[in-house]
Amino acid sequence: MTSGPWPRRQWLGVIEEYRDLLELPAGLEAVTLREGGTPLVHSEWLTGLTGGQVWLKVEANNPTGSFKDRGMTAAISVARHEGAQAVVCASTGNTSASMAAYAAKAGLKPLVLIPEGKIAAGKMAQAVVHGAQIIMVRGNFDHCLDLARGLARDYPVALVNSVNPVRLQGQKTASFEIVDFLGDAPDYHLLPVGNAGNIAAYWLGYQQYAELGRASRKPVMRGFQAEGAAPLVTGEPFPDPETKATAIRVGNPASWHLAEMAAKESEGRFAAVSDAQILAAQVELARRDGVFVEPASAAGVAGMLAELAAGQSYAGKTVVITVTGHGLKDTATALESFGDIVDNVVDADVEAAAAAAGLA
Ligand code: AN7
Repeated sequence: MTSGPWPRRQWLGVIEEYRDLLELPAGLEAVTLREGGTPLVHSEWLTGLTGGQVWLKVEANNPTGSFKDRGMTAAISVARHEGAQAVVCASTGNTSASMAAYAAKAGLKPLVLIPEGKIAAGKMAQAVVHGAQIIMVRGNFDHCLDLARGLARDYPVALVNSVNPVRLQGQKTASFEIVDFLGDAPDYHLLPVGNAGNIAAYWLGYQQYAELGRASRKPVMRGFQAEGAAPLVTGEPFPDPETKATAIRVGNPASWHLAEMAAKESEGRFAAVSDAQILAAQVELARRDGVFVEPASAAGVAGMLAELAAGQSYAGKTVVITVTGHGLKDTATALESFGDIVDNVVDADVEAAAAAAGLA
């Protein structure tokens, strides 16, 4: 039995939910898969470790399994509004998965540029099944982004990477949702950083809510990169970025300047975590909080654990950690550290299963 009004109100997607706060063309018709409205999950584990209140913004719960859908609804809506027939992006995987889905919904032709050999299988499957044309580039993500920019400059195809400022308009809604839920901005916001669009967008959103009086404060922003792809930490581009967290394998982030501004203005910073720390955090988060994220998405949690080990404190503070994408995107990397997946093989017999499970 249901109670209350029927039909219940469905979440409308980030454009309709926040339209008056987004800089988008007047009268824009939204191409939406009802992205956003993602859960803020309380982490008893990290709350216990820190003595603060730690929340996970679980962006896996977006239609294509990553935070990219927030910006993509905006970018694809505007591309269609402006009469584009085709859209292009460079991607480490999630942007292309998202673009392909939204392009399909909008009836646009999606063209994906990916770096050689390093895209997680789940993300490739998404792009392929949604009908994208996949062009693999002999080079890394940064080369792909240069190419995408060149194609959009010289040919009739719209660029939907986060260098397109419309993307950030959609992505900043994650900050709005956090403040709407918590009642104010958190003290700290931690997240993984690759091409740096997301940290820039979060900061935009927090600033806007503070200016509107919807939040009384702005959080300290802390961004975490993989050691092998940590240009914002070292201050120098990485010509050959390398990490198992392929989503953040970016050597020269497009939103470098905006990300540095976010860290500086919020009195935050960037730090690097090793692949081993990232993969350990991924497994611990899955086992303690029940949240399965892809490797890159665990960088914020890995960063917090590294900080705690180094004696830093979040006691008494409210902390949000964005986990950016779903664990099912990249099961191969997730399973690498495990030996046999199957622990026992038994006949279809209760006694045998009980004995194998140690119950008997
Ligand atoms: C799971 O898909 O850049 O710092 O091309 O997929 O905003 O780049 C993905 C990035 C974090 C980093 N976590 O965000 C792409 C792409 C996941 C990601 C990031 C990405 P940005």
